[in-house]
Amino acid sequence: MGERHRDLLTSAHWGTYWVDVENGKVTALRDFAPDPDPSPIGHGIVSVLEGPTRITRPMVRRGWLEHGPGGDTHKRGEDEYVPVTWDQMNKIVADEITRIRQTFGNGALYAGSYGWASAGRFHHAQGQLKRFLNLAGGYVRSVDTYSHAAAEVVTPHVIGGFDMLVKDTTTWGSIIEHAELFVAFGGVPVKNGQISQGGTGRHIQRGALREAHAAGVGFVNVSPLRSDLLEELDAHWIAPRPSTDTALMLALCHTLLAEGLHDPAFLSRYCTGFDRFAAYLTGDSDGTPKSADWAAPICDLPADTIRNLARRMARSRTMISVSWSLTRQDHGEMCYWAAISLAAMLGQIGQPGTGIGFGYSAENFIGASLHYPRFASVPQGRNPVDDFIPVARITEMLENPGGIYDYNGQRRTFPDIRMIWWAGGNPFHHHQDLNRFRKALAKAETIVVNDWCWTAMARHADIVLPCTTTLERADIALNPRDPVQVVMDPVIPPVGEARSDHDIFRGIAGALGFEQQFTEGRTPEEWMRHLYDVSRQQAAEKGIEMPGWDQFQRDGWFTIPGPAQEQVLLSGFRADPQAHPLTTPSGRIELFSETVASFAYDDYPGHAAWTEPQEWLGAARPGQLHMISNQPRTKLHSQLDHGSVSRNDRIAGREPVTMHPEDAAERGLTEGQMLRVFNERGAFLGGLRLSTDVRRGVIQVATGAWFDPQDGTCRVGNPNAVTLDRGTSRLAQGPSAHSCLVSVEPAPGPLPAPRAYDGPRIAGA
Ligand SMILES: Nc1nc2c(c(=O)[nH]1)N[C@H]1C(S)=C(S)[C@@H](COP(=O)(O)OP(=O)(O)OC[C@H]3O[C@@H](n4cnc5c(=O)[nH]c(N)nc54)[C@H](O)[C@@H]3O)O[C@H]1N2
Ligand SMILES: Nc1nc2c(c(=O)[nH]1)N[C@H]1C(S)=C(S)[C@@H](COP(=O)(O)OP(=O)(O)OC[C@H]3O[C@@H](n4cnc5c(=O)[nH]c(N)nc54)[C@H](O)[C@@H]3O)O[C@H]1N2
Ligand SMILES: [Mo]
Repeated sequence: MGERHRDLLTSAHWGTYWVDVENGKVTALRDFAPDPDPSPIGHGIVSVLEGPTRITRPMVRRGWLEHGPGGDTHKRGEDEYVPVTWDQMNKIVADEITRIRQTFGNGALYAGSYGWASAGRFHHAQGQLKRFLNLAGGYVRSVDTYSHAAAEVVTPHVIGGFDMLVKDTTTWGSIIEHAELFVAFGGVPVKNGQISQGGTGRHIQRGALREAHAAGVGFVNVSPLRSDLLEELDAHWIAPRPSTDTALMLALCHTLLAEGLHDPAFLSRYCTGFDRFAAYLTGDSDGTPKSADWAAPICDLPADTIRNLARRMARSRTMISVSWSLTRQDHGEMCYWAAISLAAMLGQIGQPGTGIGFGYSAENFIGASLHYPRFASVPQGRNPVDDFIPVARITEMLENPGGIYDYNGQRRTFPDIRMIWWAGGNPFHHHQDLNRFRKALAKAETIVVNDWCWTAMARHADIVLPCTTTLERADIALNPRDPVQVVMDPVIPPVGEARSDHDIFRGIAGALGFEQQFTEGRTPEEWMRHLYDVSRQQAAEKGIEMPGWDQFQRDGWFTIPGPAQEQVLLSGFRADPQAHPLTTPSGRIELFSETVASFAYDDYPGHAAWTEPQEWLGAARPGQLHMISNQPRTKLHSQLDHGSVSRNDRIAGREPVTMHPEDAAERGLTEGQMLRVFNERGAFLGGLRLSTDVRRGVIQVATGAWFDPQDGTCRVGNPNAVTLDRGTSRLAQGPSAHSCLVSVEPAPGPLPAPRAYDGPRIAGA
């Protein structure tokens, strides 16, 4: 690249950083000055590039090596690992793929490989894995996400595809200019705005909230946590019982209808099925009016609070913001359907600054003014296997091969999986009821994991393929969801024998005889240039100018300014519903869906409706609390949990458990005390943090602690040790992590030391 006259740069889902290097070691990451609100998360990586959590050599689990596939699977998580050379490893993996294909077929290989991996256009772990496996005969994939599966399945029936709803979201500028009231279900916690998938160089969420407040927008935070909205926004905090938002929204709808505050003109021009929904609201269809008085005891809110909120929403220019967390609960589909129905009754959809938005709470880019240029990715090819599972049904799939289940109107059969491959994700982070998952995993004969650090998933693998971090390879963070495009410099050499995922697959492809097809004869640098040039060409077609490759490398970054005009969700539809119909069957907002009704699910009558969750405070046994396991402030999921930023936020090495002081007093618990949080599924240890910012009856535990089980108890504090693994419903089969009851008691001492960050036993080490 020639001599560099600029500082080294890197990009991550949590931001852009300058990197300081001395003698081949990273000494610091520095905040990217042009970013108005940089995130501290990135600094956590410096301490863990090397050390016991780093995987430095290809390794095979001893039980698998000695007894073959399926050997000693009960030892996964505790077994010793045996280092091998890359040449040996390539042959081992190639032979195992061949065995699986010949014995069972590619339909026995599961490689959904869900997860966030790293920023970088070329070294995208899943993209590389899937390209490789498609050339090797294919794999069973997964559909939908852990983030918002319920929305992905329900919104196409009701208002249109979820991708469209996120990309076309009304921008902050429009809200600042036009909204009077911003009602945030699940808040807009700025901890989440640190993240933008694919990288960001401009954090705007906090600034946008402040500007809206300064412009006079009133905020309502509907959430079990007051801290889900910045204190300085002076929000009205309404804290219903968790997992009761659907009942609350139905009661808001009922109030609008009962008091004539709804918009019949909007409902008749832009919606179908309001009569059916209205009959449910009034109780004509089932005998129960969904009034504020009906919802009050369900939500544990005064009925007047509900009625007043409905009136305030009707008389204001109102934006309804729905957090993705509302989908990650029992019947999470219904929260979204109810929210859309509520927005439709207010009649403000498609007008500047008002209506409805999904995910302002979730990521930095949502609500940003962007062109969303179409950037090129590594082509994955065609998967010859067309089988899939809804992503969060993995445990059931392993427990129940051949089992029948429902999904979005289909009756499907679980495949019989023998081999599992993960690159760029951590199911021991993202999945629920991890003790059950761990047992189910023992059924797989072979588990392969690419990762750079010894997460619980890597420690349950039979075959461990050590990959580089982003700091050890060149890449480009071209991200359509951010204005800032960044060169990712290779700042240090690969640690140990680590290889990029691309090089790992290239090696195995060589052993299987299709290296040429995998690389198409390009080096990684040639691939990046190719992806960049295609992206630049496609951007130019949209009138977006990007510098040439050499200048990009020289400068290190550039900005693509957003469109001059603010974006308004569904403004085209509002202006002319005939010319711009929705992608629903009727082309309109379906408050009643014939399609969903035709599935004949007893809990899905074809419109938004309330069904009691399996676990919620309304069904709690004495002493039980509702646990919210939300996104962590100090990291992204489990990434960098082992790093300094995350571990400095622990209480005696355990994850903080936030509880209302009165709930603590009732249990005789005091600040800083070690706790055992448990239910019939498992337990974890945590440290008590008291706060009046959490609703009574609720505890909050961030996700992300590396799963560290000892007899079913996680020693560090991973909340998925106790969450419920149940599909949101037969419709979407999404994860329902947020609906979970637990008990809390003082942890019995002496406490076992955490082992999550020790790494496994390694032969010869
Ligand atoms: N209880 C509860 N559980 C939840 C949630 C919740 O709200 N509550 N939220 C859910 C949500 S929304 C999500 S999206 C999921 C997230 O779940 P995941 O996306 O699976 O979590 P991550 O920790 O981001 O996992 C990424 C993994 O990729 C590895 N990695 C990073 N870079 C590379 C690379 O270049 N190559 C390879 N091979 N590996 C790499 C990291 O080390 C890490 O192990 O969790 C879900 N789980
Ligand atoms: N720092 C950081 N930011 C992240 C992530 C991360 O790991 N770390 N993960 C990213 C990812 S993958 C995703 S999908 C998004 C997720 O974005 P969200 O889904 O918005 O994130 P959460 O923090 O899980 O939930 C937001 C808030 O919803 C509230 N909540 C939970 N249950 C209920 C309920 O029943 N009713 C109401 N009204 N409120 C409820 C919780 O108090 C929680 O703080 O975040 C992204 N941002
Ligand atoms: Mo997510």
